[in-house]
Amino acid sequence: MIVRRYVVKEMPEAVASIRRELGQDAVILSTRNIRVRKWLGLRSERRIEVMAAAKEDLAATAGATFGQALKRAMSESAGERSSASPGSEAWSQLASEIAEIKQMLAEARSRDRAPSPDGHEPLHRWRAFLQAEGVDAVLADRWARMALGESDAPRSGSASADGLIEAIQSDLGALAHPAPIRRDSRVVAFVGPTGVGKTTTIAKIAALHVLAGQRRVGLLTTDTFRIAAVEQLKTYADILNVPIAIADEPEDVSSALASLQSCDLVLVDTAGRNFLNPASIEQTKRMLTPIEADEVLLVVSLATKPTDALKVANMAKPLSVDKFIFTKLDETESVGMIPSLVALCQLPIAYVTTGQNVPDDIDILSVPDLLTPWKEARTDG
Ligand SMILES: Nc1nc2c(ncn2[C@@H]2O[C@H](COP(=O)(O)OP(=O)(O)OP(=O)(O)O)[C@@H](O)[C@H]2O)c(=O)[nH]1
Ligand SMILES: [Mg+2]
Repeated sequence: MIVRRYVVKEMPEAVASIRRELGQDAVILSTRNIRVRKWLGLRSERRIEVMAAAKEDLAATAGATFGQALKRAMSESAGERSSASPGSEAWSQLASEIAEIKQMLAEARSRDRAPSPDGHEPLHRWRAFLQAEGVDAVLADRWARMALGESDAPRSGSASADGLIEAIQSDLGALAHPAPIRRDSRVVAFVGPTGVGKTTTIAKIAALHVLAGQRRVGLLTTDTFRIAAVEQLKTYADILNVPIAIADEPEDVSSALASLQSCDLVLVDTAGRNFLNPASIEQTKRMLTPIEADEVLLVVSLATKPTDALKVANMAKPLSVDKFIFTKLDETESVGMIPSLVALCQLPIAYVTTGQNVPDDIDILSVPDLLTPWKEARTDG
């Protein structure tokens, strides 16, 4: 017995495929109108789902052509009598075949875990959507199930993007809230891979505090590794008219910090390093230890591959990271990495940056705020 599912625009298309693939003795078991999602679920189109079955000897037993088999199957399902007479061998074989097919169909429909060829099941669609957005596969499955009210976790009970965002928010709990630099933190260090925007983000945060006029800001850089790195931060310090100190080696840290004693917020820039290399993490840690920062912020570019970003976050654990800063939101269209990293690392987000302009392109946003682009996505069939 072969049972196949066809999703077509028009019925003749299905009939041609069934005839070609299942042969002359195929029967159509059911037809129904469905909607198929395109573009990661953002658009939908009408289709007809046709279930068809064939067994080599089915048509021969019933003595039917393809057309007759088709007609018979349709009249069977409409409760009409088939050309085979009740009690005959052909009749009982046909009846048991139909019972078997019905059972297979019922099983296939209840198995929503299995991805379908056109991905029309809500669970499969949400999982595929989340993974395409950069969410880790295990979390994609968990959050898709929560959105559909299928897990032990708090049920959101909805198949809409709003439901999905609510599910993620409830799963993250307090981590979904933005966590900017605390008022009682005095020394805050920024660490991260090369070129992610550490220095630019420090300039933005310093500028906003200077503009607000509530805290006396000072800058400390330990980045004497890259030529012009000190000059870059000095330029910002000059523009903002804030003091700056430089620490070349761990031994220089205490005198550098002492020179910033009058400041009630010291932002510490560090050298960008390859965070996939344990030796680079070790070097960063050597500089960071004497600083005794009240908060350590890991700067991660959203333009990074999600798997690499997760590796970076895991590698950075020895640095006692407290929060994320996600940069370059303007350089990506996929925001799934954000809740994924928050959940996997159990760290909240301090800031998100959205461009190169100092100080404008920085925001304090919650995870649901950051997921609003998903509101355009619908996956209910
Ligand atoms: N598009 C975009 N560019 C950004 C953003 N933040 C920083 N940049 C740019 O990224 C580049 C690197 O920024 P830096 O601040 O020097 O990065 P860094 O992490 O300090 O770099 P290293 O110190 O060399 O590791 C610069 O061209 C910035 O203007 C952002 O949010 N969006
Ligand atoms: Mg820098």
